[in-house]
Amino acid sequence: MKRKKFLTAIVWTTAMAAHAQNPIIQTCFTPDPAPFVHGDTVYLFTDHDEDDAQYFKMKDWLLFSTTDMVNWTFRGVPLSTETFKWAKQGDNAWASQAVERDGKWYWYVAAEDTTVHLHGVGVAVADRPEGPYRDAIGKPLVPGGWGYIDPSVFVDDDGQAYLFWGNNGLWYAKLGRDMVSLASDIIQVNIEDTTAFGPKVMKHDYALNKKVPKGGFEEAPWVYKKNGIYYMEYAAGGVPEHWAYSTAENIAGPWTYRGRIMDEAIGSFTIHGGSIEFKGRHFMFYHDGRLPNGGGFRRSTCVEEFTRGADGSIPHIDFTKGNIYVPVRNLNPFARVEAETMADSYGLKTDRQAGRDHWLTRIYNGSWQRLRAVDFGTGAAKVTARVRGKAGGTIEMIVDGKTIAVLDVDKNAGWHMVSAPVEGVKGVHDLMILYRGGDEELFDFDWWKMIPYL
Ligand code: FUB
Repeated sequence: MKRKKFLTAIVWTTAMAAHAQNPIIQTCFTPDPAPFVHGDTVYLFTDHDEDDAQYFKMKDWLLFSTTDMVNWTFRGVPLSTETFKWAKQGDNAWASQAVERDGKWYWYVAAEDTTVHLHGVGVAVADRPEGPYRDAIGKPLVPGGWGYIDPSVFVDDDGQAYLFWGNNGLWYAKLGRDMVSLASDIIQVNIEDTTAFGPKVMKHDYALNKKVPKGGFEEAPWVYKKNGIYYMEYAAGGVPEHWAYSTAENIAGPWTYRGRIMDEAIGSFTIHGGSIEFKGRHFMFYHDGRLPNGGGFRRSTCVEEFTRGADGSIPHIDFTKGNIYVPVRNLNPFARVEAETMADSYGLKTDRQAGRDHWLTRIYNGSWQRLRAVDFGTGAAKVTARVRGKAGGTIEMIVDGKTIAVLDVDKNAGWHMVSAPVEGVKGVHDLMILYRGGDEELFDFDWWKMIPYL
């Protein structure tokens, strides 16, 4: 037991040192993050770079959620190119953004319009954030055109909704009250205006193999309003891109360039994201290539907390390894915790399906996950978990280097509950869950819950 505890402590310390919180999702690649605040929850809609992508290899869109900004729950793959019959199948599922309005969820995506073989914007609708979604109109909302990617949806105070989009060009249109029709002509914004989108810089263009002036706005508009001012954050400066913003007093402009927010992303030539305000705090989302095996076509969502100036301005934000901001709230382990909830992890995958039921899979000896700020209160008597045995193994729960519970999962057992006593933990701690067993895949893991003393 002494040797086991020693090993546990080593694994814990190494894990803490080697893996920080950014990127925030480690089970798959999650480019083009589009967060949406809905009451006490932040929903994170992302694209999906395939694990073996050598170029853009994207076929579906993912959903995650959090209530504390540190522990993220996988909510499935609610949308794929299959939802849009007019779109190229199994490819070119590019950046998206979703909003809730009057109880319906509208998810705007860039997908390839097969009639012109260029990206256009589609819209899917659902009654819940996790779907099921259906193509709202059975055709592109914005038919394919050069640069017609990266939709950003924004609903103004007066109820008028707008859709912005664009790469190497910037366009917008009013949305109808139904959110699934255009209610105006498509208007092009002049991105050559350096007052609006910042100075040009000389950058090497790989296609032309020479330096050319690269402008302010590149792609990925992220439009919102705060204290009566319209904000547009966007990828800027050609590739590699940095993140910048402009403001306007009118949605139709003129826009005024306000500066660079983030430098070029680490390990990725694109940087796509957007900021939110949640519980009075400000968080900037973006993607980079930092995850192991990550890169320009295998990108992952990251988050930085920042403070706005009194005038609403956005400061320059440095990239961190994450794990530096205080969770918005503690996690309650006495209510069902989905196994696919974690702050960081190693060697784990989630299922890849739509719907409400999801689980952790591809669990091997040495895989682990960490949850932050778990509030054990006055202590737990036992822990119970829903699992499905494959080769079988153990789920070890560790707090501050000490094992507090070990759950055994039998070989080849269908979905069933297991439980184990919990030893000596009270108050708020990070929780590490370490998986042990033989060389084969151990089991699938659905959810767990602590049981209080009676
Ligand atoms: O993910 C595909 C494309 O890369 C997005 O649409 C752009 O914003 C860039 O991130």
